[in-house]
Amino acid sequence: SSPDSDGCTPELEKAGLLNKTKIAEGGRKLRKNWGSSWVVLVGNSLVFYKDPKSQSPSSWKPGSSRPESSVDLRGAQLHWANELSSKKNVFKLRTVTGNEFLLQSETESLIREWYNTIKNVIDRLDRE
Ligand code: I3P
Repeated sequence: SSPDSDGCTPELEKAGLLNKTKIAEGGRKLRKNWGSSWVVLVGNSLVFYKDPKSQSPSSWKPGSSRPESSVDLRGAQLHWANELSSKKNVFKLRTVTGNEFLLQSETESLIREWYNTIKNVIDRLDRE
C-alpha cells in the first residue's frame, strides 16, 4: 500500500531553493534581508527551512528538520513584483494576516514553476 493510504499526510507538491525576504509583518513594512531558503509547498502551506547548503536537497524529508517559518496560503495573494526589487524574477506573496514575502530565483523557468504551483493552491483554496 502507499505510505499515505489513510490520506492524512498532506501531499508534498514542490520543494527547492529560492531567495527570500520578508518585507512586511502584519501590514508593517520591514527592512529587506535577502537570504537563501529551502522552500517546501505541502498541503495548504509554504514552509521555509534554512538553506541546507552542504546537505543534498534530495535528502530532505518531512520532519527531518525544524521549519523556520510557514505561511498559510488560504486567502493569500500572489503577484509578480519586479518593480519591488532590483533583482529579476521576483514575486510577492501576501498572507491574509498582512505578512509579505518576496521570492526570487535567477532562473526564470524555476520561478515561473513556483508561481504557477502556488497560484494553483491559492485558487483551489479560494474555491473551497
Ligand atoms: C537594501 C539591500 C537590498 C535591496 C534594498 C536595499 O539595502 O541592498 O538587497 O533590495 O533595496 O535597501 P540594505 O542592505 O542597506 O538594507 P533588492 O535587492 O530587492 O533591490 P530597496 O530599498 O530598493 O528595496
